[in-house]
Amino acid sequence: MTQDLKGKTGIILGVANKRSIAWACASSLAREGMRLCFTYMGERMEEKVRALASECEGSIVLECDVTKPEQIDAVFDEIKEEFGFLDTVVHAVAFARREELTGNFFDTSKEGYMIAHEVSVYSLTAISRRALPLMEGREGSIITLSYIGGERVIPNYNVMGIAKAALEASVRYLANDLGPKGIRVNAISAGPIRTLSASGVSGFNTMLDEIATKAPLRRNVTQEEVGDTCLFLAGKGSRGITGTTIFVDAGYHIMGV
Ligand code: 0WE
Repeated sequence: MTQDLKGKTGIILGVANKRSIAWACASSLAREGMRLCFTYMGERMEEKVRALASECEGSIVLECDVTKPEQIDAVFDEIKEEFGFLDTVVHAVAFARREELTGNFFDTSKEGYMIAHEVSVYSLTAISRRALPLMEGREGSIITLSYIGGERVIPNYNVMGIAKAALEASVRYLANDLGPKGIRVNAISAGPIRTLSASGVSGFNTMLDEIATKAPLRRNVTQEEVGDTCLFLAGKGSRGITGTTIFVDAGYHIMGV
């Protein structure tokens, strides 16, 4: 099966730099001819994202703080103007305050809990709702990024684990809502990858070593492998798949020890 995405369009939220999983997703989609809208969060990120987007022919770049409904509205208004329609959404956005990602989960503050869920979970639903009018009748695909910490306890992942569990549940409810409109919704549960998000996470090297020792493939996964799974989920090859979480983790999740 070929993966030609010429004439298709997509939006990618969550590119910060070349190491971003979102960038790998964008690269895979652009390689097959998809036209992309990149969003960035805050002026500080604009130049970085513009420089990367310039490597993808026909792409556009817009600001989007996913906690601001008016910015989400503006992004989809602009996509309607520029592209006219939308086939793919890649949601690769997550944030928790650093202090929530260490120590005991029971110390999570209400504010910290709310921020993590607003940015990392509710944003998928807010964006899907705005994307829907542009995706109707096009058999589109919505893809988000999860982590095994949403299903099992990973030390220090804490409130993000609760957020990823809610994100994966959101994928199921959105898949049920949007399925009758031909739109599929899935998550990729990626193994740990050295990205900006992972920088400064204590014990990250130990986690990577543990996976290289224990995962069936005896190695860690790369951004490119996640990107190519995103390509699969965006394309026709996955037309029978919705509401699920696909692990791209070298098989680590099957292990009991
Ligand atoms: O989902 C993630 C990253 C989540 C994340 C990371 C940070 C660090 C910097 C969300 N918000 C922030 N906020 C910050 O200020 N991953 C799957 C990567 C990750 O993050 C961890 C991990 C792994 C793996 C945090 C603790 C333990 C393991």
